[in-house]
Amino acid sequence: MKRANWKEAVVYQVYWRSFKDSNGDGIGDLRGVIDKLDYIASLGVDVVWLNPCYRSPDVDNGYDIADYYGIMEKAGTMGDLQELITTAHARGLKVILDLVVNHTSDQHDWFRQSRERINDKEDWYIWQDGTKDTPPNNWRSYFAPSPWTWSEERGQYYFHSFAKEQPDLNWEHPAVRQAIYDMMNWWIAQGIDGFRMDVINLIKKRSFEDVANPFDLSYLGNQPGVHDFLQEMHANVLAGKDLFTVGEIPFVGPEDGLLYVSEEREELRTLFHFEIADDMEAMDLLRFKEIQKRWYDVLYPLGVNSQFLNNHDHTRQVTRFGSERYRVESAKLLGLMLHTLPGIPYVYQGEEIGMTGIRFSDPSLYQDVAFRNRYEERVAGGEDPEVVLSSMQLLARDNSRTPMQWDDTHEAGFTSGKPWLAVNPNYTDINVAQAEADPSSVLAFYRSLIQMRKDHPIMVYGTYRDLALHDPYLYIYERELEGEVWRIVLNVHDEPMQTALVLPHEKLLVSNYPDSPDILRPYEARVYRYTVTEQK
Ligand code: TEU
Ligand code: CA
Repeated sequence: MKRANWKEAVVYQVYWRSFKDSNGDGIGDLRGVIDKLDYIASLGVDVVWLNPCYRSPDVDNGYDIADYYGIMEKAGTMGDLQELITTAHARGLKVILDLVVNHTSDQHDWFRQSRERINDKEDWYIWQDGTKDTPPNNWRSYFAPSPWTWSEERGQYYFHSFAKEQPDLNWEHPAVRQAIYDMMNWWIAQGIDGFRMDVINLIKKRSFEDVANPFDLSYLGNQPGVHDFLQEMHANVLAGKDLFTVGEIPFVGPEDGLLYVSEEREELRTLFHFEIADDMEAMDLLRFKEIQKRWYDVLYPLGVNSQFLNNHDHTRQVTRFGSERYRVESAKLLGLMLHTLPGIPYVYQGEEIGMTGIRFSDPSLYQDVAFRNRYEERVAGGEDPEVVLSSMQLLARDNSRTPMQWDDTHEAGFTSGKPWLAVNPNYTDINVAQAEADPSSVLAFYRSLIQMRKDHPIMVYGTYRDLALHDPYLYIYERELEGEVWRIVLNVHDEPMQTALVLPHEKLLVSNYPDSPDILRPYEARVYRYTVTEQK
């Protein structure tokens, strides 16, 4: 694999509305992020991914953009964002913005004009004839029963992959594509370092015929022709610039994934696939290992993967893939795994202190539009509200959106006011101040993992091989680079386990327990190091 700086990066995701509130309105904001840049830099990360802060009616927490050139009032001002970028750069941090161009808000001027068929915007969105109450096909949207909403004004349906307030742009129209490229170039001129591209494989639509199973949403993405758009985007925007780009690509396996990120194709640098986040409710280690192996075998050396187990859409990793009972141990194990698997690690705010998910017993405490729409649809369909609630708690997106837990004071030190989404009550035990004071905290462990990546190119460039592919509890793999081998031994289980694959104590480089007996304790994670010429 060719070496390049961006491949060595660790990315820290800042969901600003839940990070730090600077003015007491209960909503995190850009000034809050600026205030905490020293903390972010202290983690050792290289890139900050900022969730969307553009002007937006905020139906889907910023993923419904009304003006790509403006800043949402809740977040702050353009001046704040510029200061954030400059201050981050001064600390050696790059800043990438969310690029949401599959859809806009229905409040965007473009959509208003398209609805009114004025200013040549008639075909900027996807309109279909039909009769009210009979949508053009049987598809589903992510966040609503149908992806089609009737516009009284225009007397037609418009298409939306997400909520009805998020109409999809018509990428077939050259003027739409040009407007997006201009906007991207404008942001690059403002000094940003790249983009996280929201559902970028959805921009190309297939023909709108009925499908056999409307609940398998894969017909929404990854359609032939999507690469023509991405190559055009590359040529018009990205070519010749050292930008960090990561595509959010649901419904994709490694063969198609490589088409997006192969170094020879000039589209994106790396991608998020969803074989874990969308398709595995809890840890299924056999499947997890199979996914890692398959992606490695296909992608490398021409493409680079991304590793994440949680983000603002997906429940915190300790709760979903680890164990709240062994919270500290499992948080460290999952962190160690993410940083030693091939691919770029993404740390979602709060992950580095082992924050956990939440279960609200009152459905009205959930703020997320996806949760609310789905909950209402199911209850209206006659299901028992309590059953609906309990079935939705584990994967609700608000699990990961509760405010960052800074200390044990009022509202976890997140705001002096009332937070927009309830703080997790465990903030009195789990918070940054506590973690800073404890040398054996998850936070200290994450810092050492991130530092290790800077010191050991093997973590980025080493080959990968699984030594125990069929073991349901132990994940044991090796990375190898230029005669050096790291053996990672993970007990992904809440019972003690034994294996002949542990190595002598003197080869131990890192561990999440203070000693290393023969037996592996619950969620024990070790890294051994040896050279190929050495006796194992
Ligand atoms: O998410 C897209 C999206 O819904 C999926 O990729 C998601 O991870 C999963 O499939 C849900 O099960 C992006 C944003 O991350 C999300 O916050 C937005 O709501 C969405 O796009 C629409 O812009
Ligand atoms: Ca605020």
